[in-house]
Amino acid sequence: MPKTKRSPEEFSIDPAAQQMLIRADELGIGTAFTRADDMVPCNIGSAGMCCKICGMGPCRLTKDGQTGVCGATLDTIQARNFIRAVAAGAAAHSDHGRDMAFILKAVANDETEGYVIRDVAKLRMIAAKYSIPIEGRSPKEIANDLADVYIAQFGQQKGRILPVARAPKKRQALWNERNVVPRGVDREVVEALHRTHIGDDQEPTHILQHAVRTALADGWGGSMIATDISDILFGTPAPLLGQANLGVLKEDMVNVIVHGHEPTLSQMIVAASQDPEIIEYARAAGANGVNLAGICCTANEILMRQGIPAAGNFLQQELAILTGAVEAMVVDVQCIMQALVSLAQNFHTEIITTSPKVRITGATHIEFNEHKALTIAKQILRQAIDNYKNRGETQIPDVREDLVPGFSHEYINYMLGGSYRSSFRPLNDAIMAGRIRGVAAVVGCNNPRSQHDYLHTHVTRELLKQDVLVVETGCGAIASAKLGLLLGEAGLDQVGAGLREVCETVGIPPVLHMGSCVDNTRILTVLTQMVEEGGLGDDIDQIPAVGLAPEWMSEKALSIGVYCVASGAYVIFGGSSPISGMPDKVSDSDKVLRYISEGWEELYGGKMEFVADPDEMIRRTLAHIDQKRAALGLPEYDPARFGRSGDARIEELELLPLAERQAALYGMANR
Ligand code: BF8
Repeated sequence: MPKTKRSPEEFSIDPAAQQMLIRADELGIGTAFTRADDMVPCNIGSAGMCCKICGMGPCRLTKDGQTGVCGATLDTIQARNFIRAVAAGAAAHSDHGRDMAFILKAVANDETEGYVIRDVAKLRMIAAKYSIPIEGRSPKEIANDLADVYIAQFGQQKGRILPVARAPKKRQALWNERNVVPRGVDREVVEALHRTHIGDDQEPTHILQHAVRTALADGWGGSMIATDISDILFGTPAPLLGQANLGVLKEDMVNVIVHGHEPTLSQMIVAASQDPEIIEYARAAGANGVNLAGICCTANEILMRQGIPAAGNFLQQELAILTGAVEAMVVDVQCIMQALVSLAQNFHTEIITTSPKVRITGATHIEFNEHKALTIAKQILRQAIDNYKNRGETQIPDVREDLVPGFSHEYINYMLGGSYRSSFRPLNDAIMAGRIRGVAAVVGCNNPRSQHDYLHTHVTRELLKQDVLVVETGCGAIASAKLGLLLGEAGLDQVGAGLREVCETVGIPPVLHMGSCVDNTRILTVLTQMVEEGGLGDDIDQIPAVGLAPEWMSEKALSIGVYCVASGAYVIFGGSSPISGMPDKVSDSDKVLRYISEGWEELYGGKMEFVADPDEMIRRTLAHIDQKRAALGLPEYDPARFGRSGDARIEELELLPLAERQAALYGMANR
C-alpha cells in the first residue's frame, strides 16, 4: 500500500480537530493522524495471517496449503489471533469491574476517603437480584454483601457467573445448550490464553466457541459489574445539559483533563475541583478557578453524572495538549497514547499517571489509593495549579456543542411512562406500529485510519432519517455530541417523521447517550427489557436491532462485538477486519470471517461482519431491521405513515428562545 499524506480536512470532519492539526503541522509536531499516514499496516498481520505465539516463528502464511512450522493452518491461526484480542478486551473491562467491586467493599467498610453510596435504590435493586437480604439493613451492610458476591464472580472456578441470570430466559437456555455460560470471569480469560499457547486448541470453531464464553464473561460479567457499581457509588445517570469539544477548555482557568476509564479517581477530582480551598488556591495563582474536562470514557462517566464537559474523544487526546492550555492531563487506564508524554514536552502540560497498573516513561506518577482518594485528588489539582504559571502561547478552538447525555436504562424506562407507568411499552409499541423502524447502537472508538468522526456521524445521521432510534456509548457518543445530534430539537429536522413524533412526544433527542464502553451492558439490559415487555419476540435475536462500531480500533471493541453477537445481535464493524484473510491470494483465507457471520448466526442468531463502506453498513442495517420486522409479522416500514400528530405544539415551541425551548422539552436544570 503506498504511503498517503492527508490534509487536516481529510483527517477529521471536526473543525476543532482540523484547527489543532494545522497547528501541529505549523509546530512540526506529529500526531496519531500523521503517524498513521507514515506507518503502512503490515498486510499479512492485518489480515490475521501471521502467527507469533512461539519462538519457531513468526510464521506468515501467504500461499495456499502453507502451514506454520508446527503445522498450524491459517484458520487456526486466525481463530487464535481473534480470541487473544477478545481475551485482552474482556480482561481490560473486567479488571475495571473488579476494581470497582473492591472500592464498593472498601466503602461499605468505611475504609475510603470521600466516597458515599449515592444510589441506595439501585443498590437494593441489584442486591435483590442476587437474593441478598435488603429489608431492615443499612446500605453499607447490603453493599458489603454485594461487593463479596461481585468479587467472587472473578475468581469463581465452577458453575455460572450470576449476572447471566439477567439475560432473557430463552437466551440463557441457548447458552447452556451451547456450553458457553461463563464459569468465572478470570477463568475464561486465562483459558483463552492457555488454549492458544503453542500446541493446544487447534480446531478453529472450538477456539471461537471459547471466544464467545470469554466475551460473555465481559458483557454479562465484568462490564455489567462495573456499570452497576459506578451507578451505586456515583449515581445512576439521568439527563442533564453538557458540552463537548475542545472549545470547553478555558483561557482564564487552570485546565485539567481526566482521561481513561475508571471513574473512581475522576469523580474525586470533580469533588476536589469544587472545594473552596482549591478554588482559592487557583485564584491565588492568578486563574479563575479549575476547569475540568474529560477525554474518552472517563469523559462519558463524569459528563453523564455531573455534566462535566467532554474535551473530545480518543483521537483528541493529543489535540487537547496542542492547545497549549492544559495544565495537567490525568490518566488512569486504557486508550492512553504513549505519545502524550513526548508531545507534552513541547508545552507545559504535565502528564500524570495514577493507576498502579499504568506507568508511562517520562510521566509524573501519583498513585491512586481509595483510602486517601480526596487527598490525592487535591494534590493532583494543586500540582496542576502550580503549573499554570508555566503556560505559554495558547490556541483553543472556539468550537463546542451542547448535548443532553445520561440515558441510563433506568431513565429510559422512567421517561417512557413517568413515575407511575414506567415501562418499555411505549418503545415496543412505537416499533410495532412502525413509527420507529428499529434500534441501532452506534458505539466504539475512533481510528486514524479513517476520517475522524465521519463514519460514526454519517451512519448515525442516515439511520435517523430512516426512523431508526440510535443509542450510543464511548467515543461514538462524543462524536455525535460534537455534531449536536444529542440535543433533541437541534437534530429533529433531519429525523424521519415517525421517529421525530416519538422524540417530540417523550421529549428526548433522537440519539440517546448511554454512557461509556463498559456501559454497553446498559444496551443489553434495554434489549432484555424490550423482550420482557412483550410484542417483539421472546429473545434478543428477534428484536429489529443492530449494533455498529464504525471506527473501531481496540480489543475491547472486539470483545463487546462478540458478547453482543452471542446475545443475539447483528454487529457490524467498520474499517478493516483483523482476520480478513486475502481471498484473492489464498483461497479460503476468509473461512473464520465467514464462520463468525454465518456460523455464529446459526448458533446464536447474531452475527459479526466487517464492512468498510458506510453506505453498505446502512443498507445492511436497514435490511436486517426490516427482515426482523417481517419475521415478527409487524407492518412493513412506511416512511410516509406517521409524523403529523402534535405539529401545532412543535411550531409553537420553535418560536421560543433556545433556553425556554429546552426547559419546555426536557424540564431540565441548566448546569
Ligand atoms: O472504552 S470507544 S477508543 S475510549 S475503547 Fe477507547 Fe474505543 Fe474510545 Fe472507551 Ni471504548
